[in-house]
Amino acid sequence: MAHHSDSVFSQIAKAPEDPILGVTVAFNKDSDTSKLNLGVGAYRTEEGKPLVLNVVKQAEQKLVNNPSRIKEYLPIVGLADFNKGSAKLIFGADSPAIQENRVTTVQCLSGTGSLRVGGEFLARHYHEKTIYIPNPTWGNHPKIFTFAGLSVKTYRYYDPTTRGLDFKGLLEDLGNAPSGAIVLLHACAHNPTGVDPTIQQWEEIRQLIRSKALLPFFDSAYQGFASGSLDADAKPVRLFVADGGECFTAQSFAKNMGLYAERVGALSIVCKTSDVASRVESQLKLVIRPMYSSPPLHGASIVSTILNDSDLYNEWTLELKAMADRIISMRTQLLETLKAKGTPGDWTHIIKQIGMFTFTGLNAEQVAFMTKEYHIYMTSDGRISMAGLSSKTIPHLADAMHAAVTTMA
Ligand code: PGU
Repeated sequence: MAHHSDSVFSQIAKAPEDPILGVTVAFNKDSDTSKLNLGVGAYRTEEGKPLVLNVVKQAEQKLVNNPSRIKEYLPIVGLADFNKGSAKLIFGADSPAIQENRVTTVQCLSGTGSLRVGGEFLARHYHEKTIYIPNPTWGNHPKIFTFAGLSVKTYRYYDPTTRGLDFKGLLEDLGNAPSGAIVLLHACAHNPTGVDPTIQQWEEIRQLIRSKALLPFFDSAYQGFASGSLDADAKPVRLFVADGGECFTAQSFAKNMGLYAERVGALSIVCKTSDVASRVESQLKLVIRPMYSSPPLHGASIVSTILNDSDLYNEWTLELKAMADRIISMRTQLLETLKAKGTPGDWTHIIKQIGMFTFTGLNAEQVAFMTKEYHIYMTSDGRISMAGLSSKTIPHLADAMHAAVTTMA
């Protein structure tokens, strides 16, 4: 007879669910028909359904119809055309850094894998092991960089009283960081706050970072989702690359191409010379090879097909703009509905914030109340995924928010 005490793992503790992905686990267990998942940042249609972009379907069809396609291992650094296209997308097609061969781009496992590979490369080869991340930030950032071997510190970012940027705090904290420290920056559509610096503020941040020889590491998970324009959302990154200095960028195609489960992304390192870039790439291969050997083919082939075909590319920009516009219209609708109900408080931050999320200001108790009484699922920090809403579900959310703020002020 086997007893549980026989297991070599009998002492193992049950781990808690992930703060973001665990929201979906709880949502899936709820049998109430009015339930609403506003936890994970994943786009839904007005009908509340996940969306496979039309250009993605077309690209997949092209791939399937191509008889010369094979399934050999990709190189350690991934699909060459995908890497070139990804770098052009974020840095601009006419970027001097690309033309001068100063950029190395490696295909990685979506945004998360790109951050992890970049973090581990820095832990092995860079003299300063501290990375400053914004407070708050995406919950996985501190874990990714800690396990990569870096030491994680935070800089002030969000001011709850103004529900805006704590620009003074940000400049003070980065000003006090040791010379050479790595700084994680959200390229656009800051998660979870939806609060981004203005372009003038970005310029001041750039000057401070360069004057202290800090190393910028951009996380670009939402290019195209903040404004609806791929170029506008890449401006902060391009500002840094234009000064000739070094910079890291982790790109994800999960959101802007709706390729969540394909795990397709890229890490680009902009160096000062092409010689340095090629040596950096040789070391990136040594990070990747023992981690997962080489990346998967399918998602990168889809992205590469779209980026390298002008018709598909143009159609993609329209589909992306439509997703961004629908999210923006959810913001105005939610604000109008709360106003019409006379819900106490100033809710204008809903339309001021950008990207997939609204950082509502609701506290953990109010969130728990909304989940229990209204079957609305969201992260306990009060973040809601605007992409999970529709005109039909906004009244239900507004009822729940109204009840939460009036009964548990
Ligand atoms: N960086 C930021 C700022 C993100 O918000 C996310 C995803 C990622 C990177 C990683 O995305 P990849 O899928 O690895 O490309 N954040 C979403 C999705 C759920 C999650 O936590 O992974 C979110 O809801 O915050």
